[in-house]
Amino acid sequence: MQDIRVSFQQLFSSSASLVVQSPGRINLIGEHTDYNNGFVLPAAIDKCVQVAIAKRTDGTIHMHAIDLQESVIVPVIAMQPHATSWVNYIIGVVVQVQKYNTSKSGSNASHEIDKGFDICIQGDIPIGAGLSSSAAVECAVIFALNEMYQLGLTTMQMALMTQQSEHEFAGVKCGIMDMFASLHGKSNQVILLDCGSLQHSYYPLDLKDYQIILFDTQIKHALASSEYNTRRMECEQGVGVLQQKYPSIKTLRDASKQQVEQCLAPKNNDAKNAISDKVYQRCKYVVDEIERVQLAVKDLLAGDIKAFGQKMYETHEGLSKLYEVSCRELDILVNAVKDNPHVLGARMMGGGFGGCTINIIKKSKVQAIIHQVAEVYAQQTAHTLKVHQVKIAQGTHIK
Ligand code: GAF
Repeated sequence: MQDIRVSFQQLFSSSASLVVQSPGRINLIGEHTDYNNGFVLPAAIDKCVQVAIAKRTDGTIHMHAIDLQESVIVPVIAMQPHATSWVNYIIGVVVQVQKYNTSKSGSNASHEIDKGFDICIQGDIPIGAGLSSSAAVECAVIFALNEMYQLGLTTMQMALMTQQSEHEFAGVKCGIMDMFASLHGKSNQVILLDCGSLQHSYYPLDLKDYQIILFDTQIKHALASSEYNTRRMECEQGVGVLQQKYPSIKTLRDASKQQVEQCLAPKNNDAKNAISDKVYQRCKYVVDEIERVQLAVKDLLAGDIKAFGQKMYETHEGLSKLYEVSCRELDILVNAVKDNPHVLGARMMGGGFGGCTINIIKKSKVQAIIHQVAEVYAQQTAHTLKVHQVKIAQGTHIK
């Protein structure tokens, strides 16, 4: 990446007052559990977004995306979702800050953010690869605004506000995982996050002779965000039925496997509820996965990476067959390594319908396995495999 302070100076003929760097994330296990108040096990990575920022005084935001060589200017008041997607990751966050300011001191109070700012962004997180490049932009922006305007937000508040921004400006009803991981990551540590209570703990990731490799399908199917929101609705539908019998169930986190069978399995599901078999399958996957993450963490702590990896394969099976968020390309990549004794685990990662698989591969076999998987992928699809080797890195910080 270029020196972003130099780019800022060239673009805006003034100095940036602040540069913030925010990472992408991987997730070892716990997929589509965050918006069901379950557990996830993500980590921030050494691929990131940087923003450089400085105040203006004329009530406009001047934005420039260095990698895309695109500039957009908008007035800072009454902002609505923009036709250009990267712009929404900036202005959506500004709107959340404006709401926060209003909630603290009323709508008539004047706030410095309403005078506008200059901002440029760049990054090396592959877009659409399921590594949360959009969350990284949102987190970098809120961190920079918090610092520049001395808002006094905690990183937890920032995570919740960026999640809300994604809901309102990107139209994806995402959970908290991506923003949380980007803001709270620590070098060489994975985060076990309870998405219900937001309590979290860090664990060192010791994979011994193994390492994480990401295989990138290089595709992102267009239905990714609409299907994501549908999955969330299906889970809520399932909770609605469970609640009729067990009113204390507020999310799938509160439901047991037995309760899911009893209330949602097709054979037990009476006409009154008329939920589809799909709703049962979705809920079954989520409840299984929430339990699986907790067992997988025990495996990690016991140093049993083999058992951990096995659970990653089980997650993929569930995501592919029950939750139906995988796709042909992702399944090909997992199948290509499944019987390889040097690959302990593999699964699709993130929202699905494209992006990457995450694999735990024996270090001494990495090159050979990359070669073999690339060949299979080229033979069976019209796409070229891309490989990312990532390290677990620090969360959002000032550069
Ligand atoms: C996407 C979402 F943004 C996350 O909140 C999470 O639900 C993930 O998909 C699936 O686990 O990355």
